[in-house]
Amino acid sequence: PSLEALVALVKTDMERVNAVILARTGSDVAMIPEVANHLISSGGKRLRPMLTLACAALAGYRGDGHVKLAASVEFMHTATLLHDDVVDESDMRRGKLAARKLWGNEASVLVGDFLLGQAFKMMVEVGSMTCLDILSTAACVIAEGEVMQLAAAKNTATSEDDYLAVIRGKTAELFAAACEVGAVLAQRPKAEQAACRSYGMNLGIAFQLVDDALDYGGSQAKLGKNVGDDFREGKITLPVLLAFRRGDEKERAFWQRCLENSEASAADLDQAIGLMTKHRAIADTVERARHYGAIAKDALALFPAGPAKAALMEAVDFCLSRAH
Ligand code: 2DE
Ligand code: MG
Ligand code: MG
Ligand code: MG
Ligand code: MG
Repeated sequence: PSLEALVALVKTDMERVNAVILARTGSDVAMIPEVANHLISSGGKRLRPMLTLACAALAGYRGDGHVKLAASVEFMHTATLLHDDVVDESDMRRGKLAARKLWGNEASVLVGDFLLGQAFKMMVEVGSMTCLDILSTAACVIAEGEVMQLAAAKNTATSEDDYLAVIRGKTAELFAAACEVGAVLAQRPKAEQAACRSYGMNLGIAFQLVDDALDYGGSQAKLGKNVGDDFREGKITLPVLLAFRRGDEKERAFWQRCLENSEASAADLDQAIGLMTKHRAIADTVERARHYGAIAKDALALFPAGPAKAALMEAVDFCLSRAH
């Protein structure tokens, strides 16, 4: 599976989005375009803005607003990545040094703030109060997800429901909003707007489950970021929850030492991956991702077959295939 159909579907629109992105990273303050473009031109997939464009196409939208909304979505995403690498103390992003390693944490946070401001300016220019509501709500919910994650860090008593609430917020909410605004612009019936939102929400959950599986089961070369970041930070993700729950007393003591006391060495990471393999924790996390991917696909049932629907279906398979 690839994103080929999605890329082809939105090709002309995406060229316009890229032009808007380039123009809107501009500032007389030289460090702003420098830092922003380091990340924006580092080979991201542009998945979220493509979803906005594809849902607008699915809904038969005829105007221009989708271009600026898609650019807003990518700016929000870029802002979250700049902030995320500061919060997570990550060194690598998309195969390059994270912006914070080159310009520092302060610059990363502040350029993220600039992009967030630009995103909201573009939403205002589009003029849909409903879309402004959806995307500004998403900004709040993303932050809530991150704060919930912070509160749950190093706590092996975290439940699967707590974990799910975190990933719904920090990741799936932006996917949901990106898709919903496409249908809202087209002024489709509420059921179709809700279907696009549900597609994005479930795809986003699947996406983060795969991301969390890859943090243990992936390779640095393929990920473009370091494996084991979550472990070193004491993040309680589903692979950890499953291995912890399935482990014996000795294994649980190991997880508690590593995660609760942040005492994880490179050898500990190897042992963690070994325990996850033994208990099928990574495989079952990917299996859970497949479950949410199937729900995402089902959400589109009320739309007739066509190129937009086919591209969105394939996008689900692509996100799941990242796990292999
Ligand atoms: C990805 O999680 C989640 C990203 C959301 C980050 C949001 C922050 C709040 P990961 P990776 C920090 C900022 C909110 C704004 C600007 C509205 O697993 O593995 O850390 O790619 O992602 O590092
Ligand atoms: Mg991170
Ligand atoms: Mg993070
Ligand atoms: Mg991650
Ligand atoms: Mg991480």
